[in-house]
Amino acid sequence: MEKFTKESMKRAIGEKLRLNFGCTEEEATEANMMKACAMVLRDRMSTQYVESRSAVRKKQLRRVHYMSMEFLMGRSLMKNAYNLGVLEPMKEAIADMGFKPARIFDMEPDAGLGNGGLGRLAACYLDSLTTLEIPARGYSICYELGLFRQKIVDGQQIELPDNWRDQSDAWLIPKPDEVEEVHFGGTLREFWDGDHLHIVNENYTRVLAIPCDMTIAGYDTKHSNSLRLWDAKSPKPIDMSLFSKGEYLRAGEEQAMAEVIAKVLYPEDNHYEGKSLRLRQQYFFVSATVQSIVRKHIQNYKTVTNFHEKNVIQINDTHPALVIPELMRILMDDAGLSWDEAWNITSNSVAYTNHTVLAEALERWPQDLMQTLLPRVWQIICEIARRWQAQVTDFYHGDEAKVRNMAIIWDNEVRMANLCIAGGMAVNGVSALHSDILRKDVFKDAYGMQPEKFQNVTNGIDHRRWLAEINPGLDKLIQDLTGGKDYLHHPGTALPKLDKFANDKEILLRLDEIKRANKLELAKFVKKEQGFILNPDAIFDVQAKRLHEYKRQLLNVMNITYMYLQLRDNPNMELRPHTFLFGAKAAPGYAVAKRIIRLINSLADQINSDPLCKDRLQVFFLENYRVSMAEVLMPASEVSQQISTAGKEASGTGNMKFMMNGALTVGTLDGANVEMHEVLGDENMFLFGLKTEEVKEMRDTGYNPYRLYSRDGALHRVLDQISQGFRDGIRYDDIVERLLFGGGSPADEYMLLADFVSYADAMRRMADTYGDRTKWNQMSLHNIARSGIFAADRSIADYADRIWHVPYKK
Ligand code: 26Q
Repeated sequence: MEKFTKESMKRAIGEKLRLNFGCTEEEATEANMMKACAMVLRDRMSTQYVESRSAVRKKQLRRVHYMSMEFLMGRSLMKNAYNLGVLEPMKEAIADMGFKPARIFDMEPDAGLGNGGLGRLAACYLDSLTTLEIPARGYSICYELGLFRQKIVDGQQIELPDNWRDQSDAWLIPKPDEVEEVHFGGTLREFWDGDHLHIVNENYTRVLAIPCDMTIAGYDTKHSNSLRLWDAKSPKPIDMSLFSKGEYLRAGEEQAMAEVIAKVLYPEDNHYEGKSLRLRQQYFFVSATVQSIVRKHIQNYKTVTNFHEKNVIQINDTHPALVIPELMRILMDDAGLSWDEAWNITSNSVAYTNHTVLAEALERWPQDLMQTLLPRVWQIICEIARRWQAQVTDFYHGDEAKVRNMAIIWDNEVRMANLCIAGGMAVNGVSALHSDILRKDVFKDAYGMQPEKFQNVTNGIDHRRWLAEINPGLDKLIQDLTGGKDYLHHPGTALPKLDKFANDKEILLRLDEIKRANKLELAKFVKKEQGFILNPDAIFDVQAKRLHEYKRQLLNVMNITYMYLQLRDNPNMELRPHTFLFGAKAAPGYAVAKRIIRLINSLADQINSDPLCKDRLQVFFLENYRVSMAEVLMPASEVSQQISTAGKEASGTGNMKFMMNGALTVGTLDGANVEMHEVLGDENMFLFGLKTEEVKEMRDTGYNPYRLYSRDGALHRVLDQISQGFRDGIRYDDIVERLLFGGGSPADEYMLLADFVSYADAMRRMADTYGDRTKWNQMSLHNIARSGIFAADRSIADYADRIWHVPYKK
């Protein structure tokens, strides 16, 4: 295939405009232009994909199937152009045709098929899987509505539907020929045929699963993979003739069920709710996926007996855990294998990644729901549970506490994590600390029985998107200093070369200028989107992530309030200009999180309108934080707030994006911050707060936040201020009471008061350091230089080596 030049690109885009929109480039709208560009790239990627697939088939390579309820892909146009190496000719072609490239890229909506970290991780991993030339496919649901759009009205979050598909259809290729049928409900009938017991499910409700595939281009490779998104369709339109056969109701049921399944992504992050629709979504996508994998396997190998040698299924948290009983069902009921044969294949095919230790996020499904909705799957789960329990009882000599703890079915609930541990070949955490907590605490008993199953794979990010593509200034500097584009393939060895420029005045100045330019870009963006003027001379201090009590946005608010009170006491105090930025969506049903958003906005209103704060303090809430906003935010950030209670954040991945773009971290020793600290040392980040062990210790020995409040004057004033609220007259005593007394949950469950003094101190150290520009830029350079281990290529290489046992491009 010829590489695109500006001229050939113009011809290709022009042709798409004529054929698909019946217009010339003069007549085309910006939306037409965006879609035409997408179609040009899609054709190129389709051709590559067809070739990759036949190569994989010939070589009979083991394939990786990455199953996730979420893929937070963001935008694809610039990304695909970048990976295909045609970004420059495409920009030139767009400009030559009379459009502004940036405006065309801006027309594309985000594919927001995810909540946060877990979903974005899946998207980053698709990029690395493809770049490392691993035969792989992602699987999820083609939600009609992605994560809600957030509006802030009178300081409060309002949720609006996210209709992303109309503008993104260029990337989706429907494959109606590869439809699968998924069955719900009904009854079971058993009969013997010789010595073989058959179990058939009858009178079920059917839903059709139609694949919509998105092709994934790797960076600098011809290899391509795909993301398969299942759309739900009713098997038949309502047909009056069924009425006479008594099937009218069923036909109506099928249509209703189909329409609702792929309607909307659940907006809860790190929180489980036992909703029947969510379970239907999970089984729908699991069943369609397993059927499709098995079907393709049989096409290629004419047998299922070598399934586990040629396939590995990685599940992104427990959300696709039904893959275990479903694969068992298909191997036994459809392929005719015995239990033992099916179990051997299944338990050597599936690997499980855990992403959270929060108890409220662990999936436990009510038995009745499972039984009614999935009668055959339920039967199989019961048998898995029975055998597992026997094995546990035997190993632990009947220790009741351990048997209870490791049970798959208990108290009329199915515990999905235990199902995954029993049925999977590997269990991994997502940072060294988190994997340690899994082994020593959350899954301690299972680890005692099968230590070899437990692994760590520290998360990583797509550094081509999160550095090269979004921060061209920094990309250029890195290329100049490390010898070209090698770092795009080998960040772990190339980026450390930056370290030796730490005393080079000129380089530090360049780094400073790059950051300054990116801050101005962000200021322009915020002005355009929300009409607010950021002070580019201030420290850009950012906390952007989902709103959760454990992530402690409230601790940040407390410290800002503290700074403000000091300024009020002493208007002449020296205060480095400081701009605090928040970006956060709250789950619509998470009332406390929504209150905290409102508090941030009340505080922002107070500070931004007080003349005392002019040119010194700003607080601003960025509406509708999403992937495409993060792409403007990361390059412009100077301070990264990673301040979760130690032991609660499994890894964090935003922390890595900030670091790679040269921001300095103020953080606790939590998640991947621990590994950041290992490579950076105390001198290149601002650590504070209790460690995981200390948090536990303090909880166990009786933590009393009220005592801290009474004894510490600063804390007292800050909380009283928050309680009475700010100039908009809204009081926040509910939030303060929750900290001091709890109510339903323990008082100050996430120990903000215990860490407050230490945090305020770290923030002062940070601001002081900011005054020393040389020092700051040196630290920033070290952060970039040592961020290579957080590239997703490294994570995927770890999965390939330790869990999947598949080869990859080095
Ligand atoms: C489960 C059942 C029903 C409804 C919703 C859910 C659900 C949905 C999303 C439960 C959890 C999630 C998301 C979890 C998540 O994003 N975890 C984050 O994963 C990142 C990638 O590993 C880590 O970096 C973060 O630390 C972790 O919080």
